[in-house]
Amino acid sequence: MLLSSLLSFSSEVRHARENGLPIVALESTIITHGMPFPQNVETARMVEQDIRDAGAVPATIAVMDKRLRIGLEPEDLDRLAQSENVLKCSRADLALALSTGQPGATTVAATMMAASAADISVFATGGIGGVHKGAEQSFDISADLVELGRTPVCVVAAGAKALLDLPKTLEVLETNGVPVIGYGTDELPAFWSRKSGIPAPYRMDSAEDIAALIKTRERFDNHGGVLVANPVPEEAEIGREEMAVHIDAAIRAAEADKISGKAVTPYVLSKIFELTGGKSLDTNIALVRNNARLAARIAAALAA
Ligand code: PSU
Ligand code: MN
Repeated sequence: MLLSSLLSFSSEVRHARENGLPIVALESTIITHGMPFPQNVETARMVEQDIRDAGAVPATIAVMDKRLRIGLEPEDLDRLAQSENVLKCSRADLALALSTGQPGATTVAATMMAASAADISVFATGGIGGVHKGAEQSFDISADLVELGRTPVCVVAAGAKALLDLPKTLEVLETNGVPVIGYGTDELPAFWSRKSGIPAPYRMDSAEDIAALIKTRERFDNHGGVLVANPVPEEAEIGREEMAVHIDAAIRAAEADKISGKAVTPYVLSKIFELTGGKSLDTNIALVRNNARLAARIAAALAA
């Protein structure tokens, strides 16, 4: 693939590739646009370590110095987390960051593109982008959903945030041919909450079963991704009723401040952080770490 000529690997990821070790991709928008400093770097480091502890190698993905980095050296991670002019890069933005040299943080969509170019088939994140509430007016549908339909990477997420329209998000995933698997649950998890009231299309209870599904899909031509929806650990969850109040308030604030386009998700996340007195961040950290551990087990099962 042509994108391969733009990739630069960290020493840890290069070693893993040479030795056939399981690798898990991680996105960087969550670091630059999803969490405040310094919790963003601390979390990124913890998540990388969770993946190592579970027997795989982490590859945090970002654009730096006109290169698509697959794995960041610790000093690069620090530099990215503290940069102020980082571009949030989805599919539409990746070439801009690569051609101008502006640092770029990759969303789920762009991280999938990079992972696929680097032959990494499993990727852990917090929550995917989706169909926003009111999309029938705004047409705000995340490019993550289209990418899941075209790029063969398994994305492990804690469902989609309840600030999205979850039934419409599932419909668009289905239209794009994406299998959605509830991990150990019959219900689609809703990011901060374990439950959404919406059934998960499929359920699987082991990393091995998920790896078998991925291997089968690899035999199809032009197959896309798989979405694994992994509920937040019980002790860290914020219940649906409590979250609904904060989400409504955050969406109203975004409308009042006339926030649109790619600024919507970061704005609403930081409002919710304020409204929950920081509790939403603890939940966010717990669910990303939980997804990283599951992704490492899926990657190990695929490598076995
Ligand atoms: N969910 C989070 N934090 C985030 C995101 C999602 O809890 O930072 C990011 C992811 O990178 C996701 C992106 O791919 O937001 C979706 O943005 P948009 O809706 O603009 O496509
Ligand atoms: Mn959007």
